[in-house]
Amino acid sequence: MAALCRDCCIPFRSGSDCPRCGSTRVIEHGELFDLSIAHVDCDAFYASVEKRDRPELADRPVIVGHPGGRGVVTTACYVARRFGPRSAMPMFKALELCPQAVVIPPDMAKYRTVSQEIRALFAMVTPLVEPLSLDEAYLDLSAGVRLVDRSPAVLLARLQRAIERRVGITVSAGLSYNKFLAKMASDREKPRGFSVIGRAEAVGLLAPMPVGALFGVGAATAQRMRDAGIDTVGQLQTMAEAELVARFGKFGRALFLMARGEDGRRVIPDRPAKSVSNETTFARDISDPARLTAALSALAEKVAGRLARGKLSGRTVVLKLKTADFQVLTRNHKLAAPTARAEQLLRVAGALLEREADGRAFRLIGIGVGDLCDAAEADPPDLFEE
Ligand code: TTP
Ligand code: MG
Repeated sequence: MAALCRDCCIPFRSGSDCPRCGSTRVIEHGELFDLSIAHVDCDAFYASVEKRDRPELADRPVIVGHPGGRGVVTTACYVARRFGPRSAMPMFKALELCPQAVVIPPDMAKYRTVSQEIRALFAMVTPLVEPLSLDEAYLDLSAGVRLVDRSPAVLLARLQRAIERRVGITVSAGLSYNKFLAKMASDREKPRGFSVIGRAEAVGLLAPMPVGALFGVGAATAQRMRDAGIDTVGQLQTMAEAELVARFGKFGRALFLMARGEDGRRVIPDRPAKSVSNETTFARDISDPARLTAALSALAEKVAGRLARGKLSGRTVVLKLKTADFQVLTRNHKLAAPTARAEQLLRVAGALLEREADGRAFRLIGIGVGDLCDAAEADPPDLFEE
């Protein structure tokens, strides 16, 4: 069977140890050299960066987050996770579970720099890199795309090693034949994992999984499915495409394909959307500030939803108005920190609206967010809140 040493990154034909360096960190997989879509995700990203910079903390439980008050955990390192702390857990609770943890406030500028260093290494191997956030990306390592004439598995192992040596943190990698399964693979052996999902095993591997494991199936959809008696991906595999479409609409087709391990999405390099906005034209012109605010509120929800789907946040909030006589007004406000939250968007745009809604009638209202950045940078907890 095809095998690869993760330490010296050479391919060879099966065997439990590396014939060259004797390492036991060997991957064996029948399709190892036939798969070319990769997903890389940093292990306990913020915490790993902090540990890199303070090696004396290597074996200590480290939590990144604002200490005290109503702060939450942004990252718990793998040592801390053994005691229970997790991302998004209230800090007081995390410290109840792991009182010996070292708490470090986040340093987003530093994590952005590290992220850029990692992306620079990716760029040496392929131009088709699609970052999903600061700490994860898809890579297309197909022949004809990749910049180095080595098999994708070898390139991925080398990248993993290069990130460890040059950047100083560990990442987990997934290798498969599409994005959905590559991402699933990278999550299977964290931390410092290298996991492969081939065509031969995909259907069987997916079958026992809960429906929530499928891309795009959130808590609400999963509940709807369970209510309909569908708990596992295996059950979806037995259903006809027409039946899934009848039950779940357009998404039914995606479900049908994904349950079989199929995903046609391409790896699309960094698309820098410039702004995200939504607007609405009224059936009749509106001058009532309360009704304008209500319209704005619905639009803010939509914009926040789109930001969330794109894992984006933005720093500049834009209010757009069109008067009854077709004059377009735009008003901007730049925030101290990016946001992805509907309430925050509405609060800022609402304040801009207050100045304009002076009795004039408007035929259109819109809200937008510019200066887009990564969702991970959004809405840092207020340093001064108690
Ligand atoms: P993740 O990749 O979800 O988590 P992780 O890298 O900390 O851990 P692992 O991948 O090994 O499971 O998120 C990447 C970073 O994004 C994380 O280090 C901190 C930030 N983040 C938050 O700020 N809040 C959150 O709720 C989550 C999940 C992540
Ligand atoms: Mg991660």
